[in-house]
Amino acid sequence: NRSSVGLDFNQIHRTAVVDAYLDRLANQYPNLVTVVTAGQSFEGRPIKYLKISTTNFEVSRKPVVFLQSLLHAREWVTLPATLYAIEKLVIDVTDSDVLEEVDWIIMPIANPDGYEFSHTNTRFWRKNRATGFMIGNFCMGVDLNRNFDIFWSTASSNNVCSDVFHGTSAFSEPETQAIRRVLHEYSDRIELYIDIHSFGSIILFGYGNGQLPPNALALNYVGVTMAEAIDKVKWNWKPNYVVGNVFHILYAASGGSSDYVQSIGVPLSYTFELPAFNNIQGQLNGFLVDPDFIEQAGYETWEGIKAGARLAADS
Ligand code: ING
Ligand code: ZN
Repeated sequence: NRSSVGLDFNQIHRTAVVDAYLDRLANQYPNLVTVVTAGQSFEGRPIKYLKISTTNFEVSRKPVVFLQSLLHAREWVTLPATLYAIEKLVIDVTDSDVLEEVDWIIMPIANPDGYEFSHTNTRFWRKNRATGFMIGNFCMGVDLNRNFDIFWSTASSNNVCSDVFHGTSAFSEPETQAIRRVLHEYSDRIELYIDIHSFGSIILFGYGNGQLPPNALALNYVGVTMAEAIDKVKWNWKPNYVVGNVFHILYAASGGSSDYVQSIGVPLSYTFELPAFNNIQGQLNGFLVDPDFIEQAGYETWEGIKAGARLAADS
């Protein structure tokens, strides 16, 4: 434990523990941290996020950096990476410039139902836990990263059993609706958005159909700057990040959160694929997290986020 409100970094915490931590931070640092419930998940869990600002967040005109994780349930290592960023901004402030110059929105558990289910039942669960479209008892859940209103349904699945099922319409899900509300409340100030996923050691920008945003050169430059900051970390094990367009370096995908954020006018919108922090570099095992790597995941990802935030603050 790092402080009275701190969390142990070397384990993956459950939703209730994280929610209580966010509440404690807001209580202990009322002039810096506000905790907000963006909405309720399908099963009724609160989707919480923090607003972090050295001034009054609502009247501040500072650029906003928005961090999000666990939109996909099984990508557990993304949670400690986000909690590490919170810790560095609020408790253990070693990089005060990014706290002074930027206001932060941080949503650590965007898909609490799926995340809990990946702990209690199915470790490699990806989607939320929506049921409205089930045929009998079969197949539940919508891929929240195919449910945003950007080229919706053009490169995803209409099969409810698929891991990339896009839902019955764009923004059909309470989780994506909650994120949309926060985005639109602050869209004119959000300069950098990072949706943190795993795995692959990749920094991705739009669009998932291969079309490049007008500022693709800037997106690539900032992406490479973040990747270099991460790769500079002198840890035993090197991630070697790759940077590029989702379609061109990964695969075709529609309805993605970072693509939607790009499309509403946020200049710098990314999906991070954190490395497979695991000694077994196999396909599905990339979602399993060796506890020995959790602190590295937090530390090195924070190096990338800081580099991006500094460029976002200058632009
Ligand atoms: N990767 C993302 C996915 O949802 C992605 C990649 C990024 C898709 C941006 C669409 C837009 O498939 C993981 N690991 O989930
Ligand atoms: Zn993902």
